[in-house]
Amino acid sequence: MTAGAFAERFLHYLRYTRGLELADAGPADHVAALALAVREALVDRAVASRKAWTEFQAKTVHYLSMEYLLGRLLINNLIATGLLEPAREAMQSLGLNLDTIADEEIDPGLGNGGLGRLAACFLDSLATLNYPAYGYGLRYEYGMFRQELRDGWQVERPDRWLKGGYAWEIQRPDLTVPVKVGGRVEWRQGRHGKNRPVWVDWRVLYGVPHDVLIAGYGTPNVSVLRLWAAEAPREFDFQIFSQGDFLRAVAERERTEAITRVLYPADYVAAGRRLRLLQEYLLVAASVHDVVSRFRLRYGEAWELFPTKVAFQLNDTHPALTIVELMRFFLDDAELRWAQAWDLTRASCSYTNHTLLPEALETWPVALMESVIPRHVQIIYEINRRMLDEVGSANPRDLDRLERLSLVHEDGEKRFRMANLAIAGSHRINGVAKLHTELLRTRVARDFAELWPERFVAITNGITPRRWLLSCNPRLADLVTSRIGEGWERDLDRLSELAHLADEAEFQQRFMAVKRENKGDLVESIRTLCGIAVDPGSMFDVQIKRLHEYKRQLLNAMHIIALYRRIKDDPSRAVTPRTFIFGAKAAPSYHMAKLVIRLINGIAAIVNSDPDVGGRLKVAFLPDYRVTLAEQIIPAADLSEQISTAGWEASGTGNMKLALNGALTIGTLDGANIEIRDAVGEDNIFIFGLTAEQGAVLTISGHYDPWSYYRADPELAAIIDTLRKGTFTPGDESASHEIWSVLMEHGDRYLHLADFRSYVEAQSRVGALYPDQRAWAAKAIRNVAAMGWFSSDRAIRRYVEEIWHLDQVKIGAGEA
Ligand code: 26W
Repeated sequence: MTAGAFAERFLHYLRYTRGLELADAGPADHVAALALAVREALVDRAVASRKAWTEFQAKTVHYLSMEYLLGRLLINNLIATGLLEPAREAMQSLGLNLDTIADEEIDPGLGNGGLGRLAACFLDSLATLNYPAYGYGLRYEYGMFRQELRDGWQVERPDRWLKGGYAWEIQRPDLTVPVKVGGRVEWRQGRHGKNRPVWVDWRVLYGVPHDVLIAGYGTPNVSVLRLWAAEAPREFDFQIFSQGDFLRAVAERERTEAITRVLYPADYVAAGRRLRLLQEYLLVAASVHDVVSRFRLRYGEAWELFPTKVAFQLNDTHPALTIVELMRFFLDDAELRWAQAWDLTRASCSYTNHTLLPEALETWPVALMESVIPRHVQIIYEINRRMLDEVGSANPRDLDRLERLSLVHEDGEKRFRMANLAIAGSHRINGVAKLHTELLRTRVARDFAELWPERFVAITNGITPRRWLLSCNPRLADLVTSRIGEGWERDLDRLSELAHLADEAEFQQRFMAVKRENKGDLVESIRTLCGIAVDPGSMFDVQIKRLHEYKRQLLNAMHIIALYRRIKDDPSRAVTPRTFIFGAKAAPSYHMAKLVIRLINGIAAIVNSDPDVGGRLKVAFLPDYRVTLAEQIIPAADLSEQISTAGWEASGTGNMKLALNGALTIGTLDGANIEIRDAVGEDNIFIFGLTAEQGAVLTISGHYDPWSYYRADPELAAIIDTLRKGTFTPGDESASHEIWSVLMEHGDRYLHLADFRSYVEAQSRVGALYPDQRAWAAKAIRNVAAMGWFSSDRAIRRYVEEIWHLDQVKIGAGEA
């Protein structure tokens, strides 16, 4: 397509969707018209994709996730469709600037963190690799809150991301599906004289699909992300209106439609609230209905084919009710017998675990579930009874084991254990890194792994190189292409061809020049966002991820305090200038996480303005961390902080994004860090701290005593003392004191003191290396060269081989 044709299309959409001529249009109009102009190409591709998938009767994967963090789509979609240059020229010819417009696009924050971003990377890879795929999720009206900082404290503001309309979504009212809730189960005589359970007195609500098309790169194949919005039924209104109870009718509608009003802004802690259960159930029931309807259109009632045509992937336990809803459908609607229903269900479902944190494992009170989905409760009990019968008859005496396997937690208020349900109803269960899968097998799901070892697989996470290099770091992407040619975007292993350039002086210089320019851009953003002036020549030391105690932003803060104290001790000592960059949202109810934000901002205020420091250390906490901000920070990072307590970070994916963009990692032997070390080699990464095994031994033995580290290490003791006194949170001393108390009076669950010395030593090695820019560049280049394996294309191929068994589909119409 020519720039001229693109410009015309753009003007067309300005005029006929916004009612505007160019002269009267504002930034929001520009974004919308541009999106619609590109969307045309996506729709053509989606139509062709659907046709091909149907024609080949291809097995399709359905990725079910409560969260998707798509990020902005304009530049990505322009790149994927080959329209970037025409669009750039077109905008220029109209006196506009593409990048300025692109900067106005909102970032749909329909997720919390890693799990949601992984889902988005996977849809990109599925499309790019020509697999037929649907993502299913919820269209929250309010996404992740906007984070502001006031006096160093996090303040949450609502994210009304839909207020100006969202040009990428296509509402599909024609595909609205009914979802039943409430009521009770009665036993009635069925057609064959047998007593059968009948779900009665339910009320209905509707799921209205909104599709977002996810373009494959260099192929016409498109993934469909279908997001459900809750809608109250119209019939219901008439009934109540006619009884004159107008107010009640409106209030009831309101309550129903509130189901998809807001994303739960907390991860690593299960909410246990009715609204959340309704959200999870809506996602599951609407999606299963949709998938089953499509199956029926193509294959009628040939249910025996179901697992050969349909795969459901459960993104953590949040959609685990899929298993129960499928059972309900096969038993009650398709009238299959239990054994067949169960075989079909298990053969089509599989479950990915994303965390081992006990407080993040979902359990639902049976009583609550009964009031929302009484028929499902019966089915879960029956699944449990049959499973325990089977296990118990083989092993009658091991009652403890039966208790651990049970889907029902019986002690106190009865609760369903969703992880047990997800495992029992899946033919494959996967962890998201090697270590994580091992810990899943041997700790959290040990009894299940002993029963069904062949069902557990390790599939290490990956990231899409299209967003996380090609589009977010065009300078580095161009440099890479200039040396190894195009094609790495779809075959990231080709980055290994850069390895031999690691010691080439000219390439090193170019590589560092790119990094320097990216840092220059970030310097500007930091000035605008935080009002802090930072030196682009300093080392950019970056920790960006959700704020959680196990991720140990606090350990990072303790290191900054160490460096600051050393300077105060001897202002003339030589230090490697560093800029510490943080981005992190705390769950609104996570008190300790909010205290850590306050502490980091307190350190920033003191360190940044101390004349003794003389600008050699700067601390910047960038507000409102989200995909868009990640895309600005990552290309500019020198050092990647991956310092979780070993055994707790399932995988991490920021670690991969930063290494791919040429940052060196300082990290523990946790999650995918271990595999990153194996890939880049020990000399090209800074590893420190206790292993998961050592940490577990220390914790479980009950011998861990933070005070023993305090007494043995005067520098550490002095830092801990500053926390007790509130040195770095003047005016809010108690905030810092509470942090101190969690470490020193409540056992330091995440082993900050145990790992402190080892961390500081590793940081000294980092600080010593950085001034040798050639040596640094060589290691950074080796990191980039070794990151090919961490492409989400590799991860998706593994899911296909190990779990889904899909065939690639060639799309007929539309240009590649
Ligand atoms: C029920 C509340 C809740 C919500 C979300 C609990 C837990 C979660 C997620 C499982 C948290 C999460 O995002 N986990 C992250 O998943 C990434 C993708 O696999 C991993 O890379 C991270 O290590 C893991 O913390």
